[in-house]
Amino acid sequence: MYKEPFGVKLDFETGIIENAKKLVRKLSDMKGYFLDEEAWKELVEKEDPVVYEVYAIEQEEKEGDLNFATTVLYPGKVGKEFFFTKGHYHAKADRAEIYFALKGKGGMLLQTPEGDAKFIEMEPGTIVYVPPYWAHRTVNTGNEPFIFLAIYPADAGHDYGTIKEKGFSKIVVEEDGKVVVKDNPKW
Ligand code: M6P
Ligand code: ZN
Repeated sequence: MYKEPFGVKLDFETGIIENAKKLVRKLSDMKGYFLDEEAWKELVEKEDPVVYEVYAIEQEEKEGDLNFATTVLYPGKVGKEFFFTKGHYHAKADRAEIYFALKGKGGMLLQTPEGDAKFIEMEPGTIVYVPPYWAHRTVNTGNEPFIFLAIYPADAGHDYGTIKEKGFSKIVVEEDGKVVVKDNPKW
């Protein structure tokens, strides 16, 4: 009837949550996600870097319960585009989420199903509210790991399909040493 409460330790330096389930996404797991496909292929063949790691504490997919996870998003670029997470809508689209930035520098791209996109900058201490129905992807715009905590309903689920096919309507690139958010030419 009652679940057992617990506390776990999150290491602010490494982003690791003890006893969490670890997921690793390498660049080769992200085929078709970056704009510059040649640069993607070259980097995959050269070193296939880890783009991000997720440390998740998840419950059964039931209404009312909560999951939480840290993400360690490494610095890097594919062509001019900064490394990012795959990004997703929630399978239960009306589920919201909270992100809390812990280390490094980056931001979040959010997008409605109609394709209206927003970029919110994140630095340690920034809390981002992801409202129901908005797809979300984080981007590392710095040169150290960008680490954040996410808290989301246990029954939210991940819907990667639409973003995998079309991406976001905006991209985050480096131009003349600056971080620029611009329209996705492939959108
Ligand atoms: C956050 C949460 C997770 C998500 C992870 C990586 O930690 O939103 O639910 O899995 O980021 O993002 P993605 O699933 O889009 O690769
Ligand atoms: Zn989410």
